Amino acid sequence: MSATLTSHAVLNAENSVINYQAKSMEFTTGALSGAGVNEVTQTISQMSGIFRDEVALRALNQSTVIYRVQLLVPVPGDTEGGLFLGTTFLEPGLVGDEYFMTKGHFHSIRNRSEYYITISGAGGLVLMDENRTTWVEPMSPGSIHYIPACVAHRVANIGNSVLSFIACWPSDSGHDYASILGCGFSARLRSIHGSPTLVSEQ
Ligand code: S6P
Ligand code: ZN
Repeated sequence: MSATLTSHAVLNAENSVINYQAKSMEFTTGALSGAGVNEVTQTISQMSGIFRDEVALRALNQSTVIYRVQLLVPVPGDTEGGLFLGTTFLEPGLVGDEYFMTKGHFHSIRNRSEYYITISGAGGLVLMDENRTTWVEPMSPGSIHYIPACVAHRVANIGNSVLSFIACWPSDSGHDYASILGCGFSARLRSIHGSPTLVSEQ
């Protein structure tokens, strides 16, 4: 008896179908679908303490979604040796002169690195090492970004359309948001005379 390999079936050596939960990515947007895909959203109301202009932040519609992340989390978060995959969809917009951006984080286990791959839109990947040296890498469709160990990372949307990117990182990395909420990055990506400019904090 033979079985057919389809997108929803995996065959073992005896050529019989074994249990498989299909997952897939839509390449033009990075959208994930299938078994086990979770989604988290971040609204303006959840971004307090992130942007420099809190007055401008409070003036925006607090229920507006600024970004959402689709996640594939096949193992528990403290599993050594596993991998997580996620697609982030970051809306265009400004808070004052600062581009809509992700909160940003170090990994809780500092030596855990990560890949980002841009799918659509235009962005800036803001990176900061533990000496608080900050730099930015341009993101455009197809660009690949290796985020080294011990480097905080955040993404700003500098375009007029949704910026989407794929991330892949070790499952036991964890996220340290508190360090960023406490001390921030040492520079911010701001629209100065209409151009994205990395501006040092005073
Ligand atoms: C996880 C990875 C991304 C971010 C996502 C949202 O390590 O870097 O999936 O979680 O882009 O950013 P943030 O800073 O709110 O977690
Ligand atoms: Zn990360």
